[in-house]
Amino acid sequence: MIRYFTAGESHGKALVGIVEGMPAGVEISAEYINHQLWRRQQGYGRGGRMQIESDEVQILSGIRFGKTIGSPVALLIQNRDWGNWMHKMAVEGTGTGVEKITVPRPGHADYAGAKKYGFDDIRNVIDRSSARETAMRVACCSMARKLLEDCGISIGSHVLSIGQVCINRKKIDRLVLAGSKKVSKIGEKADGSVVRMLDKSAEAKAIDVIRKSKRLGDTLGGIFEVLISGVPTGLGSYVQYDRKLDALLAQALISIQAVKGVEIGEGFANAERYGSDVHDEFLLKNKKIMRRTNRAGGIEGGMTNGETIIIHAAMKPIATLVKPLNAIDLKTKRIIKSRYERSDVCAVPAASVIGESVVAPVLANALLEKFGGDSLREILKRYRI
Ligand code: EPS
Repeated sequence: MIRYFTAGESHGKALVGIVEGMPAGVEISAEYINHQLWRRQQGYGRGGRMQIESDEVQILSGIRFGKTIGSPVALLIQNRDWGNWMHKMAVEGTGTGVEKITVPRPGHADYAGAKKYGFDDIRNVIDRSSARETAMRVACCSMARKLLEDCGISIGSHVLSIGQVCINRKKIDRLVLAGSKKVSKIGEKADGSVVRMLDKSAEAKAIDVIRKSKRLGDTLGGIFEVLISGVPTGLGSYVQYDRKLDALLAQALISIQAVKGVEIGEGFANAERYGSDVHDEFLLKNKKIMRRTNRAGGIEGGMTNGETIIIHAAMKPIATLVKPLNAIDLKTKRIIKSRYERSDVCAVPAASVIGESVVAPVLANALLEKFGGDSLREILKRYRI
């Protein structure tokens, strides 16, 4: 099974990651991973940090002559901003003269994190809870993504809404259906939009609303859609709660910083409809069992049903605001205005790419569980595509 871990502070020297359990024989290059890192760095509404960073991975182990060898893969991404933080984030020394952060930002990990670990300096929390960590997650997950690609499974994503600006779903649904064989094409199309929206009129409105939010010193969230196509029927299981694929996918997505809601298929809208308007009827086309609709989002009973997997994730507005909210100084116990720390206005487009990434190990593990194999050749032999 594929597992991965990340380490690294946002303003520390580097991010590191270890990916364990990759089958042998999967072709991976730094260029492949870097392309995913580049996609994550795009998006209108990012802050000054993205001008500093230009993420590139160094592959330290586990790959020989361009292919995985079954050994753990170690990855490293340098933080260019480290040059500006060496003193504040030094590994050694006592921290004398470094200002302590004592005012937690409402909505961030700051307060609970400082209480949990007993810190008198919230910087320790800020730097690890930061979404900077997702750069390494994307790098690690690219390995599983490549394995899935080699098995004919494709992942894509796009943004459905930013603040109150929504794309025209009807237009996009047709596009999703038309491209449902290889949804990475939808993701590539979304790469062409600074807000990852496939609807030009919504794109312009979203850019406007982000601009307005910046002017107001405020932030914006939104909803993105992750699609997975080419999935065989019967991945996951109904027999135990922790083997249900929808539960595992939801966990992966909700672990992305600021993601607060996950929906499989038309989950919330289905709750308002009659059953007969929800469940996807069967049909037979050229002796192939198919569905008339895909409101279930490709998963029934915790298992893939052969249709494209459709997942929606809601990201709350980023908690670091220029416009101050009431906060408390943990040192003086006085209510004061929250402090501002450089951040983004909107990171929904980036989260959409991160969403594509984090589902990859979940799917790859479900595939490995069913078909097994220590090498790509072995997997492909068992899983005829
Ligand atoms: C983040 C705050 C900002 C973002 C960062 C996530 O960083 P900084 O505090 O250095 O300005 O830019 O995202 C990244 C660095 C990244 O690579 O995505 C936060 O608080 O979560």
